[in-house]
Amino acid sequence: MSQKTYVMIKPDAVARGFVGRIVQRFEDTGLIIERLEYGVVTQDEAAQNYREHEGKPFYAGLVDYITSGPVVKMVLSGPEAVAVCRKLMGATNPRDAAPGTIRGDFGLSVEANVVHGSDSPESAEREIAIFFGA
Ligand code: D4T
Repeated sequence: MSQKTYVMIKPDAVARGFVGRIVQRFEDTGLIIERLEYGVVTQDEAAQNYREHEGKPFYAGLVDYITSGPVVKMVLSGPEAVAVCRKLMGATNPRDAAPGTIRGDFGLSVEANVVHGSDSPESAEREIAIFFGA
């Protein structure tokens, strides 16, 4: 069954010039890129996106980081899109991420971990609404 997911190339990866290579990897999965937009995440969007982490010690740093520079926002669709993208991205902490995954190959630290991807179809719907509107 076709599914949608929200993926974001984070500021560190845009600043280091990895956009083309990362978009290529998502395209290589066969998923369809339905939306793709370059822009800056607002404080409000960051707070909505990371509300599950509010109160955690890394929350303030997370919001500061995701709003620190331009990102690339995408909506991808296709069979099992959520799981396919999570697998391609690798573990949250790049040090634990397997070689061949995006975080395994490009990630520097858990704080600057290159990409974000929705963790469920429900999160995807919520995040697409936050970043692309209803
Ligand atoms: P995102 O949401 O960015 O796709 O990452 P994950 O789904 O893989 O991981 P997450 O929600 O647990 O973490 C969100 C975000 O917070 C950063 N983070 C996480 C951090 O800076 N320190 C930490 O200890 C953890 C757990 C990295 C990703």
